[in-house]
Amino acid sequence: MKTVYTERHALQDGQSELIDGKLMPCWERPRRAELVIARVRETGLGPVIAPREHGIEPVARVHTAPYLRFLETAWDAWVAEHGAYDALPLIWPTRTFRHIEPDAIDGKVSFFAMDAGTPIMAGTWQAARASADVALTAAGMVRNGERAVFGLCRPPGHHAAADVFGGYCFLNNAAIAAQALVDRGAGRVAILDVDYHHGNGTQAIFYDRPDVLFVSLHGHPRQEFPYFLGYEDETGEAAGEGANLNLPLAWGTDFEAWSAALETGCRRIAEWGPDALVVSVGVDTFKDDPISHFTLESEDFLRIGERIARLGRPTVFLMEGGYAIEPIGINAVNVLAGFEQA
Ligand code: Q9C
Ligand code: ZN
Repeated sequence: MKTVYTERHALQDGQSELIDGKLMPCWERPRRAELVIARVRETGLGPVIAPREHGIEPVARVHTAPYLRFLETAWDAWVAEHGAYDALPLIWPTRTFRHIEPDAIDGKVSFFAMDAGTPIMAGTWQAARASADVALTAAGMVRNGERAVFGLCRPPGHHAAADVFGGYCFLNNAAIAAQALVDRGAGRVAILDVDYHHGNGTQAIFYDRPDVLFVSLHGHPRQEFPYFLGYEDETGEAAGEGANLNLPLAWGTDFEAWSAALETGCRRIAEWGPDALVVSVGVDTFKDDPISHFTLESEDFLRIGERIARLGRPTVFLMEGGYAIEPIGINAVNVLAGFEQA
């Protein structure tokens, strides 16, 4: 399996995230991708290829123009106002407020943010664009006949909605890849999200769409971030009714229960009959993940890849979360190796 990768991910290297009431070092750090690419090379998974620049057009198929304008200009505006340290929001337009984009940069950051864990810094825009280019390049290769390609995206994407950043995500790489596949002639695309967290952004982007099926296994929103989406009664709306499947799982879920949910998700995908599959690969389901509460072991990730391979669809794997930093390479590449061995 070929891997698409660029070192430009390292341009996103935030200082701190708000977690448990404290500003702490960001879990989502460059070392994550460095360890994954090292493992790709060490195991001889396949050639490593640089992304092709795709321009803003395929990104603008998923994200709104005001949001992209904001992301591109946020750092300069923030520096002009406050100086050169990470931008984080400090208020949210919750119930009772109006949703009007303010002029002041502090207000803009708060308007577009969903959490205070996702700092905007000097390289954020470039890193997020590079990550989307990784996803688009991987999708293009699959559209051109590769059985499967690994897009080593960083920063991740699945929490980002059409005009929302957060959960360490700015541009929704999986959604951008799925939309590109549709735009290049795939009639139906399925997205399987195995990250520990619900892919709220991906769900929201395709919620009313009949051509993109979203299936997610994740920590139950009653217990887990992002808390406000990911329940099982969210089945899609309007023309998209029936094209969304959430499989929320309780804290402490082990691989036996998790893989039973994967089976349910895979059966839905098989029935759906997609022309292509996008997999949001998070490995924060791992037992030692510092911010998560499932108990998967490293070998279990091989089984995940094997099950996905049995779907027999052209497959774009895109990196999402995983914060047990040292074993992240083993865990992520095990998914791909399991797929290749099947
Ligand atoms: N107490 C991804 O895996 N903070 N994002 C959680 C836990 C946000 C994770 C705080 C976690 C976002 C792509
Ligand atoms: Zn996650």
